[in-house]
Amino acid sequence: EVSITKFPADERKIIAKAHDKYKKARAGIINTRHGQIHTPAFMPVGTKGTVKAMLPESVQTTGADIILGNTYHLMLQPGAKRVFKLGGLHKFMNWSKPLLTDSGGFQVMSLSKLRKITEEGVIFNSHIDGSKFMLSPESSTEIQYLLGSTITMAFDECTPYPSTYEQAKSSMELTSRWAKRSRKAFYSRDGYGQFGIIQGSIYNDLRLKSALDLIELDFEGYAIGGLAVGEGQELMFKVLDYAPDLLPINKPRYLMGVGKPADIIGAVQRGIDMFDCVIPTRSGRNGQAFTKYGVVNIRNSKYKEDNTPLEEDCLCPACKNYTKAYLHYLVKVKEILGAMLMTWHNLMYFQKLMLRIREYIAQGKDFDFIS
Ligand code: PRF
Ligand code: ZN
Repeated sequence: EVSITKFPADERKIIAKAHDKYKKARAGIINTRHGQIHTPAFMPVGTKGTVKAMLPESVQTTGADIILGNTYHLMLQPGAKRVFKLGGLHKFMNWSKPLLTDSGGFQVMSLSKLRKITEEGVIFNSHIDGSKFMLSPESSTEIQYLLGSTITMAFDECTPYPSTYEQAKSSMELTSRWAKRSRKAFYSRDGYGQFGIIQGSIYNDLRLKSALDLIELDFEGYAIGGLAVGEGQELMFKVLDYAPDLLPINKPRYLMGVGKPADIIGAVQRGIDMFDCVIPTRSGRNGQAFTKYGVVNIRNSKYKEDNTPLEEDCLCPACKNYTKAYLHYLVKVKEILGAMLMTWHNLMYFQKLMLRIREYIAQGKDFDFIS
């Protein structure tokens, strides 16, 4: 049976025998129309229908089960109706595995200079040509349908940080009303799913109310939004110490926009199953490589004549075939191949990290290897 709702407790191992700190970590499988997602999972970001500097088949060889696309960017260019007419985003971008799309509100707030939030939705001007658009729970959900998204995200408001209790409360209540409308607008099909997004900033009782409101709508999974927005790791972990426990045990939990390896490990230990972040791709293009020796800034002049690879035993093309000296040179002169090789290495590093986490959870072992 192919269904995203099939994520029952017996398909995952909840580790109780390890140290208290690890007992909430889960490993599982999400079955979808487009194949399985092994969790804990890291989703590379493919905002505009491409994971920057990578062929989709190369993304697949790094071990990614699922990538993320963005409603906001794709509705502006090339347009959701056009993608639909051309056979959907999977076909358009040559990615046949699961696709999750973010609902757009978060990107409107960070990218559009002119925007207005009303009960109906968000009115904004395109950051590309200034033309006027509207996103609502209904239109965001329809756009994600037209894209053919495997996992559709509910339309939410990401509460800014810091926010007063009153601001966070009214923002969370708006997100609950929008979640109800998003759920109603979702075309439910076997193998496809929709995730609700809980908000509530750093306030315990608001997170609880948000979770209760969304659980009532019976989404196929739940995201924790409004974190990694400037509060810092300590405060984020404080929220993650209780927020995942408010969510159904048998459904996937997704922490949006996270993060660095240490953030991912800490969040998995607290019961999170899915992550997305631009860090491996963006920082790769900027010359930062994640390695078992720590972060390598390949632009540093000490690599000018370094004839060794980033990592001796990494199987990515950057490490198999090239030296740090060559990568240093490529990134310095801004050659496209530099961005390609650095991104490939970083995506592989993140996927190897997730694989190791999944194996350690399955074996009931502690996984404090980075923190
Ligand atoms: N909501 C949505 N997308 C997001 C976030 C959110 O709160 C975040 C917060 N880190 C990243 N992406 N819809
Ligand atoms: Zn490598």
